[in-house]
Amino acid sequence: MRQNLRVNGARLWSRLERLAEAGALPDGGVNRLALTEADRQGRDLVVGWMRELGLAVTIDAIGNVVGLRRGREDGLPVMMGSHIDTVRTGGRFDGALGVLAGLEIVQTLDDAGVVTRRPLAVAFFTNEEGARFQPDMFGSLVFTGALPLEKALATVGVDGAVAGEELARIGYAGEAPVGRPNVHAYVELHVEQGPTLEAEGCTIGAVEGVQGISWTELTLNGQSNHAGTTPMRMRRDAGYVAAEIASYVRRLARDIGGNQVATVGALTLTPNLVNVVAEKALMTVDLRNTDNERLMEAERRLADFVAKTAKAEGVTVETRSLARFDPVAFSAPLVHRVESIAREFELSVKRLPSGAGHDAQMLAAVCPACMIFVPSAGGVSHDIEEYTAPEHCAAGADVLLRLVTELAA
Ligand code: HGY
Ligand code: MN
Ligand code: MN
Repeated sequence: MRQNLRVNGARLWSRLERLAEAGALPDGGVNRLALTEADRQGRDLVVGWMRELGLAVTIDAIGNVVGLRRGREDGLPVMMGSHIDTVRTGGRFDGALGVLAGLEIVQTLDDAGVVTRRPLAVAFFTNEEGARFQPDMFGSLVFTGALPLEKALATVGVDGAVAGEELARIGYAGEAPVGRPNVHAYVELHVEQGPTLEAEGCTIGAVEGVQGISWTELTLNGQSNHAGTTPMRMRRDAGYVAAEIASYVRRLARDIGGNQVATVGALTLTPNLVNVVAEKALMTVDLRNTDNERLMEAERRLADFVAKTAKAEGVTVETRSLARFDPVAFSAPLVHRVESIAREFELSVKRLPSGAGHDAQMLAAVCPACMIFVPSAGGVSHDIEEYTAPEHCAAGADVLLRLVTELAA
């Protein structure tokens, strides 16, 4: 295997720019929510590139797309991949980098006339973000058999749309079967989306695993009433209970400690009017921790606080779990190899857990999997300011190139 192979960073960067045009926001961000018209545009662009590169493209029943590059021998492919859907106010690197680096590696090997022994695959999974349809990573969950296809297709999104109908509407309800993954190993390049690598001056992150995730939707039902005439003792104010919960989760993260994080990201009041006591609040709570015991403690304390606070206000609560994934550890030999390849390339490298969820955490259940991180400027992501320098994108892709060609040798 040619040891000095490196990707063409400029070509990778220009694909990142091209893909960012699908769902481009006026101020530089990207809105490519899963199964929307923008997602279709992005999918068509990436599938077009796959076909230009001579990959055999398959689309499965939940819309996951896999481009296969033949090896000298048949057998299970070494897969690179990530996702191309984004949150509504997303950036151009989250997900896209891992998919486009895979295409860049295919083209680099083609240019060098290199055919690996095992086949290579480049994949993007449907709805990794979970911003429109929950849970997140539902494409890779179905791909690995961890979520029944019918359940995913029947999922109703935050906008009332049905996942299966949207998938058919954008033309990506494929034929390939799901749930029987044929993958030798899976490596995902991704931007860190946090501040650690930049703060420590590291170019490469050897990701040891992904923290546990717990998403809960709370529907608080109180009573509408006049903001001026209703004495405070008579109120059943869903807005007040929601606000108490939102401030409680910040205290909860501090009290649980460790890597605990807690977020109220969505909160809608009804009727949401200045002079009406809110009869209803619909909100989400996102709890995460690398330690599952602490995460379960955080879930217990939240449930107790919600029940107590709502009862005291005469408000009823409906709770719905939107996602719950235990922490995942990646394959130790692969994590070690990411670290040693970075060192061979004289790139600064650090081991760290992933704060964000990723498709790799689902693939880890069915094959050896790992992730390579590159720095996020200012640790910012899920925001239009998301940025990773071109040289960091190329460095991450070089490490990915070496690792997958070793695994496919
Ligand atoms: O929420 C997450 O961590 C991922 O971006 N879906
Ligand atoms: Mn992502
Ligand atoms: Mn994301």
